[in-house]
Amino acid sequence: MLRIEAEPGAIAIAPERTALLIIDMQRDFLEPGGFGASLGNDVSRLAAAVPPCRAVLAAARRAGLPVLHTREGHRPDLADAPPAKVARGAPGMRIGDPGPMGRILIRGEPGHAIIPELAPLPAEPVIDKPGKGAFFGTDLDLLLRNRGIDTLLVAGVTTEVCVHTTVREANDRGYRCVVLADCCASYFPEFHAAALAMVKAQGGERGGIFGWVSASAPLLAALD
Ligand code: TIU
Repeated sequence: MLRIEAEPGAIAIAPERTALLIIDMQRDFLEPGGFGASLGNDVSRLAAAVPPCRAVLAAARRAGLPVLHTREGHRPDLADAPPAKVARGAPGMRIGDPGPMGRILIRGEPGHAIIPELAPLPAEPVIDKPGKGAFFGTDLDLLLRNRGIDTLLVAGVTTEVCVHTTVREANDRGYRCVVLADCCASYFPEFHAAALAMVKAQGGERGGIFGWVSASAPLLAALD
C-alpha cells in the first residue's frame, strides 16, 4: 500500500487497484479557437495544469498504474449531441460549426485531440464521452471493473465541470477518488477552489463527501 498525503486526511492506495484518469485534456479546451473559447472563456487559464499532469502521467506509467484518458465530443452527424447543448454556443461557434481546429467538439477533428504533451500510449484506453461525466454513455465503468480498479486518481479539465461531474458519478458507483489539485484547472479560479473544497468537505479520516484532494507532489513522492 502507498500512503498519499491528502485532505481531509492521508489515503492508502493499492497500486494494483488504482488508475489514473485524465479528463478532457483536449485542444478544444486548452487552445484558442476551440469549444472552450467558443463559450467565451480565457483558455490560457488551463495551461498551468499541463506540467503537473505530465509529471503524474510519467510517474504512473513508470509505476505500472493503468492510465485512462477521456475526451468530450460528438459524432459528426451530432446524433449524440443534445439540442440544448448545441444551442448553448454563440451562432457560428456552436458544436459542429467549423473553427480553426476543425469542427468544434467533433470526434476525429484536430481540436478534439488530446494535447500532444499528454498523448495517450496505444495501450491506454481513450474514453469518448458525449457528456460532462465520464461514466455517462461510455464503457468506463466496465473497463475499470474488469481491471479490479476501486480507486481513481483524477486529473484534467475543467475542475468544476467534467472533473467534478466524473468524480460525482464515480462516487455513486463506489470508487474512491483522489482529485489531483494542481493537475486540474478551470477557466474560473474561484470555481476551481470551490470544486476542490466540495470534494474534501464534510469529511474525516476516511475522506470527504466526494473523496480526497492531493497535490501532485505527494503522489509523485509515493510513486517514485
Ligand atoms: N465549459 C467547461 O468548463 N467545461 C466543459 O465544457 N467540459 C469539460 O470540463 N471538459
